[in-house]
Amino acid sequence: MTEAVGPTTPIELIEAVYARYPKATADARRRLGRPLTFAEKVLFAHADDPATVGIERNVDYADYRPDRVAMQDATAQMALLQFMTAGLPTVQVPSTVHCDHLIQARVGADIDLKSALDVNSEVYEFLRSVSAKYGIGFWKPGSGIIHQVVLEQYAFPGGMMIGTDSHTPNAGGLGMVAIGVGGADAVDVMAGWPFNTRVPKLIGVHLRGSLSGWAAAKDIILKVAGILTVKGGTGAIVEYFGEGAESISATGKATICNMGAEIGATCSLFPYDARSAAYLKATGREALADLADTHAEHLRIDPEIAAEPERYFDRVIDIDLDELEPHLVGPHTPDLDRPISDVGRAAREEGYPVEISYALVGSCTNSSYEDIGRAAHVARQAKAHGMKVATPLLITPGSEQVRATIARDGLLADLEAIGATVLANACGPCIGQWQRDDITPGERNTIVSSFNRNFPARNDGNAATLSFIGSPETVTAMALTGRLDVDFVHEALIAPDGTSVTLEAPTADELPALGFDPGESGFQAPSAEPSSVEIVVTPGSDRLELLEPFTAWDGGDYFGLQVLVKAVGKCTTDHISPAGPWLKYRGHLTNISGNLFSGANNAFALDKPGMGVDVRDGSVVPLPDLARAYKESGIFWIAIGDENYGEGSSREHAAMEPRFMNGRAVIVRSFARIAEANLKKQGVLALTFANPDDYERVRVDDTVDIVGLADLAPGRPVTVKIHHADGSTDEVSTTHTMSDEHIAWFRAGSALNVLKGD
Ligand code: MIC
Ligand code: SF4
Repeated sequence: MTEAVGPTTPIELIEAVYARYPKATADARRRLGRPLTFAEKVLFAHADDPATVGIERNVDYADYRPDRVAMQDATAQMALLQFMTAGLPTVQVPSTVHCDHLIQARVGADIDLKSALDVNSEVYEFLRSVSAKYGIGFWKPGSGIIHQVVLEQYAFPGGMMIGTDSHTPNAGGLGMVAIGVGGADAVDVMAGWPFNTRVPKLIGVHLRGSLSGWAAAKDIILKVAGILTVKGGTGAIVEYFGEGAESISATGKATICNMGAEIGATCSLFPYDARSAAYLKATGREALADLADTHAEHLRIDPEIAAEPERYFDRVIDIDLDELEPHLVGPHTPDLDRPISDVGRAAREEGYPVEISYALVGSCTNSSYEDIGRAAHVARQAKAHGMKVATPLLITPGSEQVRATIARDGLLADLEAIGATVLANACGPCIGQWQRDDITPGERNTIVSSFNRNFPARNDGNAATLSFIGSPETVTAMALTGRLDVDFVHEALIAPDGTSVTLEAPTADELPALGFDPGESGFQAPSAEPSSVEIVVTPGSDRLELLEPFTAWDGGDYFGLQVLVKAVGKCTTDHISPAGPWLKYRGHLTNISGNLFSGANNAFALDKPGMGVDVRDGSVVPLPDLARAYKESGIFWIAIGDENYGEGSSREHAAMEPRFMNGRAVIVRSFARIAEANLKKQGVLALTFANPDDYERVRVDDTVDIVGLADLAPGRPVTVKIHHADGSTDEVSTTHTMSDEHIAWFRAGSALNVLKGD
């Protein structure tokens, strides 16, 4: 890469990408012998070699060349610690770091940001200096949440990017194939290697009718999540098309793509249209809108496919937007979906606390100008009747640009007038960076948010909090009623003077009439003199630790492995390596390993999450302590997982920690995509029971052998021998998705060792 990274994607880069489309799509049509979906066009235009790239969906592995890499502060630390060990002078692909995850919400924007700058100064300084040295653009704390900043500045229709965050697909709202990855994948691309992934399956979502009334973009993805479930999108790109797409703003489309992460999708994608052009123009990218207009045929699905989607997609979902109602999902999982009109009944039947203790609007998924505008319209109606929120309402703007603009246009004032508190432009309560004093740990209570995840303990560290997700306007209306069981769409609210108030469906400008106010600029370009930049990792620091390479495979089979944990049901990355207070150790592998499996429900010790049985004396101890004790005694172990193991975040800590603590393999009923990729990158065997029922065979005091490792080959099953304490043995077959390249990583000890040539 020759040019320094700037605060936006240079038009020349985009021109060069578009110049590849005619030939790449011609190759694709010839090889596939049929018209193309939009996703296929983007993939071929970014294939390392469109003439030979793998084409068999869900089978072939393929090499792609993304246009950009984005990293957020909580994952960038580990990614950049790995990149540093590669010994390269600079990144080879335009890359940026965004400081958003480490800001804790406590009082309000200004004070919280100041205190974050203080508490995290060592980490911010590390990220700033590494960025300066290696040619990476740096977005300071307070500039906004990574995905909003990427949408505003860097995303472009028909582009491809990867990001070290599972909600990177947010940029799909502007027609970009944007894929969430672990840090090690980002390191490969920054080092100039291709991004290697399985050719995705394709799920088509046909949108008919048009969005109106209380139904918001969020309700589309909540409905899709209800249909596809948390694993229904695994290994697939979800491509939206149909006339309904044009009734959704660009930021609304981004909300839908963002939350595609919750159904396990590789990414989601909308075609380029007039709404995308309007957004590009409003965010200062007129030239890009003009350029995209001239390439529009490449930036949408071929009409033959739109006319007969069932012939070409692996699955097609039809949604009639004219009939869409507002929805609420939860608790504890984003696919437990109900229309608002049914929530009261569900709450009664399921015994959910109906009083809402907090309402939260914002996060990377729902904090656009339009989102806040619609919430503010609800607030204005309430204010006109003298109403205030019945439950505290917190607002997190997605970016400094959105914050400055909604402040200028009076939308924040509308929300504050009904009692809302505005937090910093950051992740905050979405990722457990929320100091909540109103409940005691273990207290059952209900919260509603416009965020995207609602796993137990995610927002406030309290597993007994029931978290529900809806659109910003739904959450604002619920903050007014303070109750889960009031259907604010069909029922009147009671104002303080006793009159009944029927809320009108919210409306708002999709883009600011006066243009965006950029606010305070948060971008810092890399250094012009990289050799003069010094990177400081203080020995003994408890926030940062230089990485030691993982040891290479010794050529032998694995014998006598203990079973550390057998996860029952959901085992998301928030169960494996929780965030919240642990975010502070994201750059310190030894320290963060102290949270390993601390949220997991272990079949061997189900009374309390995060506990395990020490087979040496039968004692029940916290899993992180047990893993460390095994490591110190030179005992190697495996972890057993249920369905969709590792769902959720891209954090590679959930793979590095088991590796660091002597984990040899994770054997599951099924994996979430990023979790499986991360394990493979770190040299951990990621195996899937060929017969899912074999999960039942594993007992607490088993020892396990994994044999035939010298013969590891793509597609060849791996034999696992489970020796039970009663002397019997079960031999079970497991499958894996390792390509030759992945096997090389396993042999070398990690993908990084291969990259470094170790
Ligand atoms: C999340 O929403 O879970 C996070 C925190 O943004 C993660 C990244 C991380 O754990 O740092 C994600 O989505 O990948
Ligand atoms: Fe941040 Fe939440 Fe978005 Fe993750 S989902 S990037 S924690 S706002």
